[in-house]
Amino acid sequence: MGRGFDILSRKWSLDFDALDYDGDGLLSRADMEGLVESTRVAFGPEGDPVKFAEFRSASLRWWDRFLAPADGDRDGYVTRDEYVAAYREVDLATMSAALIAFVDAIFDFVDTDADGRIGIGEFAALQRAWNASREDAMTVFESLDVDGSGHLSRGELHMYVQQYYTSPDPDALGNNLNFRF
Ligand SMILES: [Ca+2]
Ligand SMILES: [Ca+2]
Ligand SMILES: [Ca+2]
Repeated sequence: MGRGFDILSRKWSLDFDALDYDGDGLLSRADMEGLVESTRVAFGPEGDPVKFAEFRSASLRWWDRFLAPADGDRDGYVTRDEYVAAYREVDLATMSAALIAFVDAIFDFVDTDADGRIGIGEFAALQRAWNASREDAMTVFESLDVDGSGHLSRGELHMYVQQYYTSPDPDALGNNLNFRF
């Protein structure tokens, strides 16, 4: 196990914290449902109900396909060790292809003004739903918006998400997606 795996394991572990919505140190389908509901609330009337339904089903599909199987001892909860171990074993190319479909469902819901880009306000609302402070959300956004356009494109987000989950590079910009990094 090389240093690259250390960085990936650290990112997956931070991802675990982001997904543990109720903060009990375990992941369950209820955490995913809590995050989805929190996202709906964060966007309020701006959120499109049809896109929300797609985002919700993509989230639960993600849980059922990639997270539930990580529950090695089948007790209904995924521990941090189970979570990181599952990422170590999964085929990262297959996983990241499925992840992009999930990211697209998030993108479509979060892009409330439907201009095909994520603006800083849209990004901050999403981060708020995921328990980041406004300052953390701004720091993350500014680090990712390298050309300072005030927007993230779908392609940029795909690249950052793939870097976050699959790149062992400690300096990959996508590492900043999780404000805890
Ligand atoms: Ca939990
Ligand atoms: Ca378990
Ligand atoms: Ca937008």
